[in-house]
Amino acid sequence: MKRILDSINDPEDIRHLDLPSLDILAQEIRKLIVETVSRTGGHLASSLGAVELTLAIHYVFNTPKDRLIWDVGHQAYAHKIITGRRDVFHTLRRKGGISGFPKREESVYDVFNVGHSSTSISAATGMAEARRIKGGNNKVVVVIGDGSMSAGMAFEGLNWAGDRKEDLVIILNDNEMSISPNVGALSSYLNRIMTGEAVTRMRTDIKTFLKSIPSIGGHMLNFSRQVEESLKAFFLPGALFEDLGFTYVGPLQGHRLDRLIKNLQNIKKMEGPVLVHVLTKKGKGYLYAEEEPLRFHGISSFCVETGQPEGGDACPAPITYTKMFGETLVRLARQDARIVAITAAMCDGTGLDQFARIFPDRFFDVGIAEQHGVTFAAGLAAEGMIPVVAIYSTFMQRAYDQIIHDVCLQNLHVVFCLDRGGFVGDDGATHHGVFDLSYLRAIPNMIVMAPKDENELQHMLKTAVECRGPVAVRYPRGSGRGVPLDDTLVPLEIGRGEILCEGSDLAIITIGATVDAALNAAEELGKEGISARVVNARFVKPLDGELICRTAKELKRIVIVEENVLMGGFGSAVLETLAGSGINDVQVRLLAIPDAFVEHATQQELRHIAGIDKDAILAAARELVKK
Ligand SMILES: Cc1ncc(C[n+]2csc(CCOP(=O)(O)OP(=O)(O)O)c2C)c(N)n1
Repeated sequence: MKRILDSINDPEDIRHLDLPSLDILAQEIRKLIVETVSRTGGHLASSLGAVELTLAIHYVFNTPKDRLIWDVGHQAYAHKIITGRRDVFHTLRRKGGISGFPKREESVYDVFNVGHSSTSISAATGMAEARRIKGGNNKVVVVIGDGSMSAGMAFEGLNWAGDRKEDLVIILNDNEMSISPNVGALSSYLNRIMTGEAVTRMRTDIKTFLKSIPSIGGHMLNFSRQVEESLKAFFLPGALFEDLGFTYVGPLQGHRLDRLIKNLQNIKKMEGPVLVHVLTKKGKGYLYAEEEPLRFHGISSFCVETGQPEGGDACPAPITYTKMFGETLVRLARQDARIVAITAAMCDGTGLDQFARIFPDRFFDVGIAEQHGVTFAAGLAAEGMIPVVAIYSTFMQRAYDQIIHDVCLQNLHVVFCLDRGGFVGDDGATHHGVFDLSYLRAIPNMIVMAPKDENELQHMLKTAVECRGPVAVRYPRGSGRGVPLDDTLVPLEIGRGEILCEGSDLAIITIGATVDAALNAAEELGKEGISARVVNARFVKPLDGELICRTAKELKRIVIVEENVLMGGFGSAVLETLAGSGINDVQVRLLAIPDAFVEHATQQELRHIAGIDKDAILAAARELVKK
């Protein structure tokens, strides 16, 4: 049977549909999202929760002339489907396929690139000012989740927008969830609005009043039920936003297209900044996702019928770096009561879930507030605690000044654990953690290390909590190398690397995730009669200058490999050391990520494209030896 969806090539096509057809369309879109994400993986629960909202916005507003800005953009699958990408939706997050996030390069309907949270209000205010200066009359609409609203940037945007008074519609998509249940005072405030303490009180007052009017009271009571939502919408809660200069509308039922459309049509006529509070359910329409929104927030391929991961592994994968980190931190925290753990809304993602259960008093989820999280840690460290800040490499970028100004300048002992260092794969350019070795090693006092495997990660964590001053451990997404795990944790000597295998023709000097490729390359080179020494530097800073200079002098040919951008990273550190020691008669090949943003694909594909995998090492080594 032909779907309504098959005739939707552009939002203009939905503007002619009647309400029953729109409701059917919403279900068809949901089905397509579930089927596709079950194969490609992706952000399922958030996108399912925003289907009606997406349709209502495109129905009422004149996109793309009216600007629609998504926050994070992980909830925008329905938007992608109805803005001309239905037929390529199956390529979601795959190499060469469409991105998991809105992207200007992909569609005129994607007016601002996103991936990191809480940027939407600021971007929208910029567009609103541009409209004023250019004399335009388009609307600017934002969709931001309650989790993303908790970040400093969102507050900065609200503060600005409420003061400037430009026309702006901010839709707060409130599902009470960040990835985990949302945290913070704003979240509690929204919750009070939602459960309707004030609304319930008003409703009771009105009912009592109406009943007290003889003869017409009963009719009025029925009528009052019909207008209750409008009353709720226009008169009561949201005083916080009103006080900041917004007209507050809500809370609105986010899965009732009729009400959403009617309300948005009224809102479209309003002037100045409007905050529309919409209540949605994360995972809406797919039972498993409704029941387990956390697991279905970002999910790998799964079976639609059972909701379970695809393909039960015959041989289970080695422990992930994330899990190794979480388990080791629990071990260390049992021995040292000063250890506390901090996450910025990524408790499970960073592997802190076990820590949170065992040490609830020493665990802090600060919400999507990386800057706050880092300075909060600095405060804890200033009082003698040992804060371990677990934030993905890409999101740590948010807190760069806090790392420099609040932690490193004061030489405070804060342990930074940067998961997802290197390529993350299908989340793409906004999420790769490929800058951290460069941005961290540039800061005075900072120690930076990266483990070659999961076993070294445990020892590095021990090292990090026992050393002094700011220290960062950076490790990749995914499984470890399946190496045996030592029972006893032993701190490493700071700034000391190791030789993993001896060789006489050339050296491969590397660190972290690329050690594995280096060892494999060395083995293959050995079969070709080329003898390669593999050096695991362990520390980017302080670098083991003695080992590196000795290796360079002895072998004269080195291949340096890292999963970080070329500029200012590990390779740069090695070259600076060699130059500083006056060693200039060495042939060097530097394999690192070139100076360009790298799109989505699997980690393996990306390592190949960037030229930092085993094949690239082999090619560089053969070329050097031939010379
Ligand atoms: C700066 C930053 N930190 C963390 C994340 C990871 N992240 C992606 S979505 C999300 C939760 C967002 O919650 P909310 O805005 O309420 O949207 P929902 O998924 O509930 O629809 C988080 C923490 C991010 N994208 N950006």
